[in-house]
Amino acid sequence: PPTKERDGFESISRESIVWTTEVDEFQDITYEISVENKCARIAFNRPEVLHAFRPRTIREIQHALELASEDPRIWVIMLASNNDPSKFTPAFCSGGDQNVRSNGGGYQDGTERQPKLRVLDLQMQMRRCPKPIVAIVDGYAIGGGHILHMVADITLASDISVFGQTGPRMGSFDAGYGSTHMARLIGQKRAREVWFLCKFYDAKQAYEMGLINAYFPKEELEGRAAQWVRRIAMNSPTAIACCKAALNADEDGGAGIMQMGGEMTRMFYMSRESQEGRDAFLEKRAPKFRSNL
Ligand code: S0N
Repeated sequence: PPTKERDGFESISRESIVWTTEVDEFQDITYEISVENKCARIAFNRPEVLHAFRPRTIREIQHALELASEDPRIWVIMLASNNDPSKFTPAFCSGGDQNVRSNGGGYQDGTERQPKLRVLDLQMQMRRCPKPIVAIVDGYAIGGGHILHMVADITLASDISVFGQTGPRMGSFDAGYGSTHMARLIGQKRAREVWFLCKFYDAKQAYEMGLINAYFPKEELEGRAAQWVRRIAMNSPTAIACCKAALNADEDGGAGIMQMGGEMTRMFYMSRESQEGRDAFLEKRAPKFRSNL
């Protein structure tokens, strides 16, 4: 565990981390945890389609995210992908799986009653998750996959990564976070360029635009990401949850204020003052509050 002398950025490799598979019935993703590093790793696992997501993929990520959110051993969540460059082009996620894009207004792979844009629900879940989510991008992050890394709290990438939107070329668009959050990250002019021209950008360009936090040589990515995660997990999880809620609230309007207010209420419930209100009700007496203001 980190000590006073260590700053959390000690050298670390993916191989040196003990990962435990918590749930192995997932088909499209893997879900592992490292208790020592207080971290969960949710990874796309469809390399044959560059980790394009179908409804099943999104449902599985949602389930894994819920498990990680509710597990007190987990303080930081990684969203990554499992790549084998000897077989497939490396990717983080190439967006919605075009093989199951239906004419009925969304994606349909037999796991949904109706075609849906379920990835929008995942974006909301990521924003509302009180734990920090770190996207680990190794390769293509395109379309809906590009939006998922933007919605994550931190993005770390390998130097071979490629970023971009293709919607206007592929007959789709994301008029939610995919547009508005992008503009907050990189500015209005740049966001219009990304969407209107559908150009691809390399890791250096993405870093210079403010799309990602850092990029590393490919072989160092997972180890360097583990350093960042360990460094985050040295800090107060409640303070981080409140900072995340505050940073989101500015953009998320009423829903964002509700999220931040919820954190305040949760903490107030732990106070003697709040508990006195409950106790007085249950004991059928007038409450005797003591103010801390
Ligand atoms: C990434 C690209 C440029 C890589 O090119 P490369 O290296 O030449 O590889 P390929 O041979 O093209 O790919 C390898 C195999 O992977 C398959 N594949 C790749 N991407 C997809 C995909 N998105 N869906 C299905 N299959 C995919 C290839 O077909 C190939 O298979 P084989 O070997 O069998 O031929 C290149 O792959 C590329 O351009 N891919 C498409 C990327 C893209 O346009 N993605 C955006 C898709 N749309 C969204 O993400 C929308 C998201 C969404 O759900 C949404 C959200 C909010 C609001 C609206 C929407 C909405 O859907 O409209």
